[in-house]
Amino acid sequence: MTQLDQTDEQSPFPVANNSDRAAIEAAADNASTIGGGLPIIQYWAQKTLSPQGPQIWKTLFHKSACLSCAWGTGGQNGGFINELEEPLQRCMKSVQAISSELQPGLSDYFFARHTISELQALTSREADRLGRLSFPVVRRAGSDYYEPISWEEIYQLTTAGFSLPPERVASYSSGRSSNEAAFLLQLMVRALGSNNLADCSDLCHAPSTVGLNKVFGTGTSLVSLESLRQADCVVLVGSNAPTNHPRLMNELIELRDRGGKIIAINPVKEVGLVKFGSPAHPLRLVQGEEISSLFLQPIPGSDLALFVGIQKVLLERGWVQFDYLKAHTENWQAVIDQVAATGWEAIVATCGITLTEIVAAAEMIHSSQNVVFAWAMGITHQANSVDNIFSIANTALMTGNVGKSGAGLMPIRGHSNVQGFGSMGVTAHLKDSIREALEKLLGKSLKRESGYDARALIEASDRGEVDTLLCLGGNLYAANPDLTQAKRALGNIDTIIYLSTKPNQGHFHGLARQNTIIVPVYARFENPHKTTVESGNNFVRLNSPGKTHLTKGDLVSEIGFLAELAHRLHGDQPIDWRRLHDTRYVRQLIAQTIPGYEKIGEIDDTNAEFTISGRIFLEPKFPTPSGKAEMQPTPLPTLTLPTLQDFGLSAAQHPALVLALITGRSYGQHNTVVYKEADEYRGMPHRHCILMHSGDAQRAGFSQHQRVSVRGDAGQLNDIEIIFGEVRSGAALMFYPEANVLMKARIEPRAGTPAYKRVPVAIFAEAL
Ligand SMILES: Nc1nc2c(c(=O)[nH]1)N[C@H]1C(S)=C(S)[C@@H](COP(=O)(O)OP(=O)(O)OC[C@H]3O[C@@H](n4cnc5c(=O)[nH]c(N)nc54)[C@H](O)[C@@H]3O)O[C@H]1N2
Ligand SMILES: Nc1nc2c(c(=O)[nH]1)N[C@H]1C(S)=C(S)[C@@H](COP(=O)(O)OP(=O)(O)OC[C@H]3O[C@@H](n4cnc5c(=O)[nH]c(N)nc54)[C@H](O)[C@@H]3O)O[C@H]1N2
Ligand code: SF4
Ligand SMILES: [Mo]
Repeated sequence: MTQLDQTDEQSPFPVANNSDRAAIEAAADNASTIGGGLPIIQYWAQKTLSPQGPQIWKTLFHKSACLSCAWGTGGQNGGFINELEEPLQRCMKSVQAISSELQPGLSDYFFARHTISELQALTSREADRLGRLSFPVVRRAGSDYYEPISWEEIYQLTTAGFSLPPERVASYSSGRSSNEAAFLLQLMVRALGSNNLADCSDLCHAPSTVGLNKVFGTGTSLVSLESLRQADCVVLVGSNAPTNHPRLMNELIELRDRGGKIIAINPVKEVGLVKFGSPAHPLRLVQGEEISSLFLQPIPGSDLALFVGIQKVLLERGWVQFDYLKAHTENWQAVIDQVAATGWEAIVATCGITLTEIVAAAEMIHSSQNVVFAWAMGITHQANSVDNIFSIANTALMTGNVGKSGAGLMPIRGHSNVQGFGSMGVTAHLKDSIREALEKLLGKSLKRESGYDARALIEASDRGEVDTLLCLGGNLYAANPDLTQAKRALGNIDTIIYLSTKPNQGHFHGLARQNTIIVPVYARFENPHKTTVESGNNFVRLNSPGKTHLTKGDLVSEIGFLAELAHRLHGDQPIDWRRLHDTRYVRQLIAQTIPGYEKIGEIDDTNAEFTISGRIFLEPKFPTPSGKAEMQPTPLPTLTLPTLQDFGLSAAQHPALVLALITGRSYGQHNTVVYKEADEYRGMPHRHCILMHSGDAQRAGFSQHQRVSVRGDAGQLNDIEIIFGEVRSGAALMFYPEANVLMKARIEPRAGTPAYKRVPVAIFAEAL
């Protein structure tokens, strides 16, 4: 516990005290045997019956999309509705996200009482629990304080910063904001002549977008929720949906109820993928329901080899649908030849899955009528992530499972509007069709070369090549690998403007050289105007205007800030930038320029939420030049681990070992924002744990609960507690963002995404 929490009455929630800790540890010793279950109901009850309860209920019923994940619950017809208009669809993650935004505001004197050095000592959870950002502040060069700043000075500094050469200005964004804010951001930055529109998706699903675009000419899910309902098999790869997309679990439960099969592929035997208790099925809430029909635990980073293995079984048994391949795909022969030429020994050795299990998976896929292949970060956070997507696409195509109802490819998106940001053109690599439409709108030609994605932005900043950065949400600092580099790089930028709802470690560590400005903004359900967002299932949601509880604060809407800045930068030509304060007008421009979004032009009159056209494929005809899917070869990855000596340790060091570390989310966090210290589902009592296979630990000479050091190629963490868990031998798991000091991370060259899920680390006993 820090000094701050004990003394500051502004801190609205106490952090874990010793009695919490005892309870947490007791819980950890009994890691859950089902995912979901009673704790969900307990959480709901605790939160909604608390003093904050009435406000939470009001917000839950507010007509706006859930803040949390991209499954996209909520919207115009009430807070609890999914896109098929079915009721009771809010999970506890939604309550968690809302209650976090409903925290009291920071007082106007808060920053005068706490130095930045003091704030830098806060954990992620402590930073979030300070309360909502309520007043604009600036940290000027050399100062150890954030201090109040006037709106006029903010606009002056920001306008001056963005008037510098366009290649030296940039933005970063995170997918919580609206489509309208996203559209405005990219239009303003592109009109300056910059394509430096880094986005959190660069650190997330960019490989899915790149891979799917290459094969199918479309970058988002090819499956609708309705279509998912007709599947009789789901292959769920590298996703911890019970935690991160809880309503997807209801779809999986219902699929099992109708006799369908689920193949879970994950080096960690996530408890909720084995058994899940959903409040939507109250009679079976306590004992839970079986989710996976088959659970495969590959070596981290080896999924491609597993898929090539499945393809090889299909080929050897005569189960490949050659008629489909000939009619609807290109380059299939080369892919088949490659599968035939890849030996079983290499496949099995690479993925660590037995031939019997590979055959079982192939049989399940072959014997199903309609298969949906769904994946998340276990697939995209890899050095060969784009190839991973190709291997999944090839498997789906060989079995004729793309372009028909009930089947297809479904990347499970992250942030609630991350996909909308991509659709609105917030990307370093803009599609020609959107560029041309924007050129028409702006009456001038736009730069064609790609800008900086999130990693390139940090690298360029590290080289001193960026002067001004506007962050529309997110936590660029803590989301990146190598936090030492991230801090240094951000420190090379002259002006950083953070538009944020809540404080996070980025505000205290990601300090600019001259001016770091925090602009407090309304959350989605507080905006004074209508906005829209896009779900991972390609469904556009409308959010009604709302009100903030921060009545004493001085906040601005994201649209309000961006429209004012754009007007100051661009005047009235060729569009009336100030008119962009009106989100109706922004929607008119979106309708004109963004493919598939035509219906947004009528949404203010009709209130009709809609599925984006041209995204869901019920026939095997794709928007590629040939109209066919363009299959891609998939070389097996070579997966090696460094030795202890490579980490600067002696070969004789004992106990010690090298493992492939998976860094991801605990049960109680949303990205870099930690809500809860413990992860009871994995039996991890706090965030400074490493989940290991008991066999690996014991062979190396470690015991359960021992405190160790973990060293990567960028840094080291000490006092990490070993927890034995259901992780594959050779692999381990730790939580991000704490683990991000450890690694530089390999970067996938086509997508720019870091390999957060296969980080080589050495684990060794601390010197006494
Ligand atoms: N509650 C909550 N919901 C969220 C988020 C959150 O933080 N909290 N974040 C949102 C965002 S932005 C995103 S991107 C998503 C993230 O959702 P997920 O992708 O589900 O989250 P992760 O924790 O990153 O890890 C995914 C899973 O990949 C597995 N994995 C690791 N390596 C491999 C591998 O080599 N192969 C395979 N097959 N699996 C592997 C891990 O064991 C883990 O179970 O969730 C979104 N929703
Ligand atoms: N090691 C490791 N690193 C990872 C990952 C991993 O699995 N392992 N996952 C990666 C992934 S998938 C992602 S998506 C990134 C996440 O990276 P980011 O999206 O950059 O980070 P978040 O933690 O989601 O950002 C949270 C902050 O957003 C702000 N915010 C919330 N709502 C709003 C809003 O409505 N408007 C505005 N303006 N601000 C708002 C709040 O200030 C909050 O503190 O992290 C990546 N980093
Ligand atoms: S599944 Fe995702 S969108 Fe639906 S209520 Fe839960 S967090 Fe919100
Ligand atoms: Mo993400």
